[in-house]
Amino acid sequence: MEIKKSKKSKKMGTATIVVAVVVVVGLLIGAAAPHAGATVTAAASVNVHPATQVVTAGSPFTINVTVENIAEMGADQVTLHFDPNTMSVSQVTEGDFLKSAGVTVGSNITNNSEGYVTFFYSLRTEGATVSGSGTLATIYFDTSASATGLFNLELSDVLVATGTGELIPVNLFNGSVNLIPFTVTLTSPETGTFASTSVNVNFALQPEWTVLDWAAYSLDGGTNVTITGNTTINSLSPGEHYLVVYAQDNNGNTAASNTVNFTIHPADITGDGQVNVFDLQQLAWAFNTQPASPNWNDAADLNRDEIINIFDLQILAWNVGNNYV
Ligand SMILES: [Ca+2]
Repeated sequence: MEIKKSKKSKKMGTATIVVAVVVVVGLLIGAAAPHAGATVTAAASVNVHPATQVVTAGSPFTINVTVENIAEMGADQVTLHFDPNTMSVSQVTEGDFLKSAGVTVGSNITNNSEGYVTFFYSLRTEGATVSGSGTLATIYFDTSASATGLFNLELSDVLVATGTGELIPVNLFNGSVNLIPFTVTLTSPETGTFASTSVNVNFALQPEWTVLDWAAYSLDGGTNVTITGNTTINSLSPGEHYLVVYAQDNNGNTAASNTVNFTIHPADITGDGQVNVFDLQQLAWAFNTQPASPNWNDAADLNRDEIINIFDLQILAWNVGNNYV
């Protein structure tokens, strides 16, 4: 409204119009200020990217130190602090942002005992600059397998210069890394007593995205049997057993599962310690069924092949008269 009026009023002086525009802009900024994210122009910043990530303890990870919304940058210097008891820097490489304007000179200083890395790069040609957003450096970390938790990656002593050697103010955005342990958990068999002479060996991995290089189970403390995933152990002897699964991920981290103790009472479908006609009845009622069937009886699948048929009947026949009590 005021601007339209001032356009119509040819008598209004230039100074008055400038003042009016300044007042209107001032009001707009004042009105916008309390609303987060409503900034008129984005401020220049130096950032740890990604701001946070989840990493298996013992595995390497990388972060980029990025710059955003920078105008006419000619050089940068950044120090990044980390927990030296948990992680160490293996390599620092310059990003492609500053280089995009020509040859750069610079290097980095890594101090893994005190837990910091400093890098510094400058365009070779005085007056050469880059503007916009990009990566200043990529930092490669190794981590300790025994350390887990959330660890800060903190920027300090950040200097960003123009092409003529003046300081450019920037906001700093730190990052963190969440180190979680590599674990293997046996989900089958569960602790208990089973009529089956086979058990399904099922295990779950954390983190879920873990890629295994190797896995094996050990039954009753015996030799490791290499497996490629969930499996079945057949022809178990009557009595008590225990089972552990070992695994190694593609970063060389190893883990042992919980130990599961279980007991095999072959063909004792009813669970009363005896193998007799009552077990035969259970098997007969579920005969020729599969798990989706309403008559399915999981305990009667004596060989764990998900069908109840003569092979289960055979196991029962071989064990009739057994008394496990
Ligand atoms: Ca079966």
